[in-house]
Amino acid sequence: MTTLPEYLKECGADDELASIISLIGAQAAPIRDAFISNQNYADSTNSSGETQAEMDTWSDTHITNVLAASGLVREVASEERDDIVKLSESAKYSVVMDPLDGSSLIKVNLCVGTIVGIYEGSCMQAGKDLKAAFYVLYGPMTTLTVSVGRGVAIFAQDKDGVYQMLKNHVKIPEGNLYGSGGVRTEWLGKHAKFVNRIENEGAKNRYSGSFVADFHQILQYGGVYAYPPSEKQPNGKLRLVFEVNPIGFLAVQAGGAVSNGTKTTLDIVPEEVHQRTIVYVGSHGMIAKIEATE
Ligand code: AHM
Ligand code: MG
Repeated sequence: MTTLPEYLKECGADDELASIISLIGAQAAPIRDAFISNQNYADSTNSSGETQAEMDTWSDTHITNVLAASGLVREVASEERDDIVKLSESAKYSVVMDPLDGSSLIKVNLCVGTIVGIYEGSCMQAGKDLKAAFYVLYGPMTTLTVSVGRGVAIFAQDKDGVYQMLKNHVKIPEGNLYGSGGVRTEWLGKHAKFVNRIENEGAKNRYSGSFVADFHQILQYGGVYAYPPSEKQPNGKLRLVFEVNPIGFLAVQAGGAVSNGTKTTLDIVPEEVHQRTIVYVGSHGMIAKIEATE
């Protein structure tokens, strides 16, 4: 079996890039250990005005401290912090992250994860310029799904904490699952038309409320994850920098696509670190259908 470090080397990832991926991947154990004593919401809100879960702030502080101590990272942009944190000025790479995506599901013990993107230089770049993207899923297994621009591979942590390859050359099939955020009566624009169309064509609804877990299902079974606009949230809910870009990069590397309903989100250069975007991500055919809907 191929381990994560072996795979990264085969893909030509340099030592710094491979070390950052392995270092964050290695935080799965302490993050899992912290779930049991961090079950509640904290008395704080993040920059998007959302109430933070104790695990949001715990994992943000933990990963940021680990990266600061490593000397490997220039900047960190986190969903849980107002501003970009400057770390080692001479380091080659910067990290964007949602330290704990799906955190409302921790106390009901559904799958949550850590989403990470890595850029050379600063954090504020278009998603297409990512040098790597990956996510760790804390499900029945701890898995790490990664791309360094050479396709997508999935690893699972063994009992010794080593990430062993489960699957290489992952390709999103033209499947029939969909998950949509928001409230059906509040969906705006062409979203309802699109959902009606795919339901009529046999699409089946599966939505957990954890973007990273819902995407992992789409990655392997095919279909689409969507978070549409509403009156209250005209740009949807998800954040371009921390969530949509890393996941969109992985989707494209797996032969799928990502869009705001009109065009790919990977070309958007962020103007604001917490900016939101409407998102459709998954099988190529599904994204073509939403873009063709008027
Ligand atoms: P989070 O980063 O605070 O967990 O928020 C993002 C989450 C996504 O994981 C998920 O898909 C979405 O919010 C769920 O929102 P909703 O409950 O509105 O469907
Ligand atoms: Mg999130």
